[in-house]
Amino acid sequence: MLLSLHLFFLMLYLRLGHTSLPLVINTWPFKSATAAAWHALQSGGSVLDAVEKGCARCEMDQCDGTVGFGGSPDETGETTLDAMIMNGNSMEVGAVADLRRIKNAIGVARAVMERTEHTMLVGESASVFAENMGFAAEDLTTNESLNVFSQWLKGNCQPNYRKNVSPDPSTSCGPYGPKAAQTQCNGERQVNIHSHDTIGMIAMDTDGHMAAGTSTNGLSHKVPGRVGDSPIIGAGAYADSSAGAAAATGDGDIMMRFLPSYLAVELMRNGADPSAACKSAISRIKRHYSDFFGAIICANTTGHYGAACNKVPSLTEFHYMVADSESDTAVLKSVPCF
Ligand code: SD4
Repeated sequence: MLLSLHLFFLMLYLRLGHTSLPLVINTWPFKSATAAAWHALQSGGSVLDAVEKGCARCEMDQCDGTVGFGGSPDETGETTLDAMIMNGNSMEVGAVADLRRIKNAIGVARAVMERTEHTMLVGESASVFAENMGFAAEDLTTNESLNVFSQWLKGNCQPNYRKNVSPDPSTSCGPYGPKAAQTQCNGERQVNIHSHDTIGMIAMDTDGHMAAGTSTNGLSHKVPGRVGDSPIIGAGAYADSSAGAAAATGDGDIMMRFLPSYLAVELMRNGADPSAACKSAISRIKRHYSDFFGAIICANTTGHYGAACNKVPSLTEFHYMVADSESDTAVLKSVPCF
């Protein structure tokens, strides 16, 4: 009797807590992406549809020029894409990394999840898979990305993102040999809000079904083949409808070492509220890399959400978007970094 009363109040609490559901939340002020995801949910789509449509909107809009085609050219001038999508009910995941020639990276990630028994495909083979699945092969280079690339080449800042190497004396662009002292572009990691942007998105429906996903063109001037945190499960995003969901953005080379999205979800599973879970995930990284560039968004099983970011000169406040049944539209939110 006591137990069923308990259950009754728990159900009541969950229902009440669900009043602002459905929910869409995404990193950065990418309003059109939030709106696309919200529209997908409102027109009867699933949370996976919402995450896919939302991230795809960013890929087409080139959100900030740093998601999708024509952004973040690598060291050879090519744009490559990373993306993932996760179903928080079935725990299925699809991911692509170092994807070339295909604009709709999140769509390919979903095809990996739903049309194969695999979880992640990478590089040229991922592109061939996408072509075989009917995705159009297109040049991801634009005049803007060519311009960014040639400006960077002129800066003579190679070797780039390498350490302990020195360039061939006849060229600044490799081949490189080992060197005792550390050498990097201008002597420091060039990772900040300008070299980076990722859409990370969480969607949740009125039944508490959660999905999460990411899409990015990674890091400007990266070494070809470099894959960041975004397509890595538990790093870029994680969703478990029985615990919560999280998505991260920032310096993936650092962040992926700590699986911040997985950590935040596990903390929420153990009762932490979303803001506290987000903060703890950032704190864990800060312990080792106090000046890393990064942020995370979190949502729990009752549809409450939060965000946290590491305070660095280029990021003192983190902006993210939310749409829920209360707002019925995409609303800009911000959190001060700590
Ligand atoms: C990466 N995390 O490839 C991505 C980029 C990013 O905000 O999130 N920028 O490292």
